[in-house]
Amino acid sequence: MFSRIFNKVHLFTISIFGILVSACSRDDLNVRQSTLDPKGPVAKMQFDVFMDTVWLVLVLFAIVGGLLVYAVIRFRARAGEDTRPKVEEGHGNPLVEIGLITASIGALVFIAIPTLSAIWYTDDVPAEAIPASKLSAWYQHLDENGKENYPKALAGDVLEIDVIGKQWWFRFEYPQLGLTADAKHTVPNEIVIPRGKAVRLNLRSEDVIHSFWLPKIAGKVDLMPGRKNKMWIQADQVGHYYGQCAEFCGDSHAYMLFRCNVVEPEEFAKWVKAQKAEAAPVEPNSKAEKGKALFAAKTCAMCHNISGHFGAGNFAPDLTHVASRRSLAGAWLDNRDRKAQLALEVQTKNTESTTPVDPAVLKANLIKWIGSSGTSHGIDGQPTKDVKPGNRMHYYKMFNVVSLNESHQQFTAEELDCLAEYLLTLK
Ligand code: HEC
Ligand SMILES: [Cu+2]
Repeated sequence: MFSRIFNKVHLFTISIFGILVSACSRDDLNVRQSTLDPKGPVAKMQFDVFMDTVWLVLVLFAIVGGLLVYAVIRFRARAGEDTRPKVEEGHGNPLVEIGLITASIGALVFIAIPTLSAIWYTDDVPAEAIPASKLSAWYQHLDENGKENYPKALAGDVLEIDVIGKQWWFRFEYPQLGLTADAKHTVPNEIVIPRGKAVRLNLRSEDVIHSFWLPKIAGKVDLMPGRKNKMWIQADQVGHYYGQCAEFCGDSHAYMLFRCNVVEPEEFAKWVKAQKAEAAPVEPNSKAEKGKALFAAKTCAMCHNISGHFGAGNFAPDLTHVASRRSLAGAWLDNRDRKAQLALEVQTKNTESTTPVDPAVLKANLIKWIGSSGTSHGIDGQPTKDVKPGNRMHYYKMFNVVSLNESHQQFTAEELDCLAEYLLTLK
């Protein structure tokens, strides 16, 4: 009876252990945020410190475990044996004690050396990662029309990006390149960086504490209100990377994700140019035109900036290029075709390979998001479920005052369709 229960317990433990170990597999394509698959020097450094510690701890485990097993077997009580201690209790063995203390100090030093050097290395862009020529060729790509003086702006050696945490999404600004809140060009949810270039991130928060974590590239560093933190990143392979907020920050923390597009430097220059373009005029008498009018009528324009159409602050994500991003709402909603994307990841054996935005999926996401988010009554007055619980979308949620009038935020299916059609034009 006892042994049967014992066996079941064993079987259970072993299978749980098996499941846990399988989660460590490096080949698992579902692991988009694996710290065990570093794709840049900072993540590699952090991975190396982790492995140094793992090996040391494994050796200690083997020694201590081995001694324990030896003692249990060698000194076990045999049947009929007198189990009282045979030797008088002593006061320890100085040689063993000093030996153990020395070994412990040795182990700590063994871990401290790589740990401290990693802390120094990851603190700020190391000199060797800064381009030899400050005005290296790739920056000059940006100065095509001769109007904007990028080289002067980039006298600070490396590309700097401001990362701002909000409940519950990330905003990115590129002060050297004119992508800032003042210039009405900010980048929500998806940070874009050139491959192989060191980038300094200046981290801050506009509300509570968040944390920037991009497992395959670097992390984590907190975004603190009233304090500036910094870190640096570099990615050595192009691709679409996955990150998330790593510090509990309220209701929707678990839905506060972000993406990082690592592109070739030439692509990066093109992207910067595209970000600075204003929204194109909408076609007259189209659904999009109706949607644009609704955008003003339904108070959307109060919170969202759309350069060229509506000017607003940065309480909410800038929507000027919303249709060009592969994700929505703190990257919680994915705008790609799910099946095609997973097939591509399997085929390329690379979770960073990516399919483009699928307009049909994007449209469905927009309707789902606008129609339900923060409203207690969505399409045709039917109660809906929040896509992101507690999110600050829609004005009565701005300060989380639910008692404010909600009835303004009811949409007919047609209104949602027009709003989505309008936003789809914002490439
Ligand atoms: C009170 C301010 C406010 C109003 C009004 C508002 N929004 Fe938002 N909106 C937000 C915030 C905040 C977010 C980010 C939510 C999140 O991800 O947690 C957001 C997110 C979005 C997104 C996703 C953007 C992205 O890139 O992730 C879209 C699209 C959007 N809103 C459209 C609209 C439309 C259309 C309306 C009008 C019907 C509207 N919003 C009204 C605050 C507002
Ligand atoms: Cu957060």
